[in-house]
Amino acid sequence: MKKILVIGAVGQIGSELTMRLRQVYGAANVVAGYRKTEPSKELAESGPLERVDATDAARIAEIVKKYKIYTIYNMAALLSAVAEGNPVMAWNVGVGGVFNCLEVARENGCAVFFPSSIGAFGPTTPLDNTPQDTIQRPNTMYGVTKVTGELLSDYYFKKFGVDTRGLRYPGIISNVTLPGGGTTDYAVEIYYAAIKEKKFTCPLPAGTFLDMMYMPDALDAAIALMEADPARLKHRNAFNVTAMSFDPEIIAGEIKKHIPGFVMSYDIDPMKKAIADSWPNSMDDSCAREEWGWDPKWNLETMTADMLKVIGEKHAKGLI
Ligand code: AKB
Repeated sequence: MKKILVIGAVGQIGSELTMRLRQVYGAANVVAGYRKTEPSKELAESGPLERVDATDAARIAEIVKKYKIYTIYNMAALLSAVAEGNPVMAWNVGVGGVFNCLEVARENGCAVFFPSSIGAFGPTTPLDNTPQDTIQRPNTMYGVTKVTGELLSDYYFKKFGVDTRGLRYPGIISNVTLPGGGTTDYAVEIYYAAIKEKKFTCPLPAGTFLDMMYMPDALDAAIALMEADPARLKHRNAFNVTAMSFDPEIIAGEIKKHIPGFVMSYDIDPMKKAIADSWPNSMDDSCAREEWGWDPKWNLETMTADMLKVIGEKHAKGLI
């Protein structure tokens, strides 16, 4: 069985991706790489665990050789809002980390998965039905790192034949690990607030439409792309993928169907608003559908019912 290394395995996507990869490929074949935040008991006890900092190329190479790693999922990054406050670290992790993975992959014959984002677009990008191949002039440090990662991934494939593949993720909604410092985080926080307090203060204004996706689809997308027949891939890196697009009023309305007393008010975060305004309202993901069969299973209605059920159960048990 081909071995996998997940870097950033305690992050919002990384923590669930690692567990899913362990289910699919066998726990012993998936190494969870983490930097500082202690991993959950489940993550630590279900398979191999190593300290791996994306900015430390020698350590990545050491782990790749130790486990004979075949595929690296590089999930380490600072999210958009937090990256604005720490541009140096955002660059070092978001570009240095990608470069390190690609170099180690080139030397050791690995494949690399790179998660880009809707953040790779900017204010001059067409905001509705955003095409796969279009203008990318982001005005955030996060976006700059994501475009650079996309270009580096393309370069390493074309120049050195490294099997690089990647997705442009929208906001990812999940009920296991909280995101930290993203512009789309409100769409996760709203569910926790609805269960705990029946009210939520939204940092983005009504009318701010953004692409979103439920975590199970995000995990399926990464695995399906890495398993796809390379002969069908015309793009390889940075596939637009989306499952739904909504604004704060629409998600709040959906929550009210389950919790009629739920109330939402607004306290706009100007930085998050500016970032969200520069991102697509909705992306065209037809290339992903055509080239490797992308087909999301969850929509706003089914996701909301599941989020409220799972978070409600955790709350009832005193876990949150
Ligand atoms: C963020 O908001 O920074 C991320 C993203 C869309 O890439 N969730």
